[in-house]
Amino acid sequence: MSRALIVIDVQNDFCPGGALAVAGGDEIVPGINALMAEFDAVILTQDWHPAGHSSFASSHPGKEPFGTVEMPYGTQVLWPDHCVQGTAGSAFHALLDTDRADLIVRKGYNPAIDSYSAFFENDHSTPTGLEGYLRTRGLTDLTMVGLATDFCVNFSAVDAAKLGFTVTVQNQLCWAIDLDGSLAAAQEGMLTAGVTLV
Ligand code: VGL
Ligand code: ZN
Repeated sequence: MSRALIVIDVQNDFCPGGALAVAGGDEIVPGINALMAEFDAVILTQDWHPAGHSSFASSHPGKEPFGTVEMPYGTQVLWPDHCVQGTAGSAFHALLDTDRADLIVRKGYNPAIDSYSAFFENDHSTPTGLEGYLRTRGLTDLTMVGLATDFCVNFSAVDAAKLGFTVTVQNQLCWAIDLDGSLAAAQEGMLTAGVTLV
């Protein structure tokens, strides 16, 4: 059994002062850095949208952030512009120990499809390639931490469990956006999928 730590979207735009800030987002960085040494592999994900991305409310005239829109792949929450490729907001938090990463997975680069999960875009079928990387390295046991618990951590954990990986989410090293009960729904969904929450 080989174990990977998957650090989800610890980027400036999800930290206090960022475009889609999650309260406390920066508080988890020291704990995440400390955890890295316990794993066979460390993988970081980076939300990485082109300007004008279809998940941005600003791309849909008359729509406000945190509303929704129907996309060909289902209902999409609309976000403030965030994690635009190459901007300061898309950079990792300055204190995150990125030197420890074996792999950085970027996601959300397809202008027409959002990607919360580190494994599949929001159509639930277009792969990012992370599954192949983990399987070819024999990494079967995944621990996930980062931002945000109810969106990117949740979708990544559920997809990983469905793919047959053993998945643990360390709640104390995550923070949620919590839109209309989305955190409670995410926790129930993760448990149903067989994810261990600690
Ligand atoms: C995320 C909303 C939009 C996340 C990314 O990292 O949880 N949430 N893009
Ligand atoms: Zn995003």
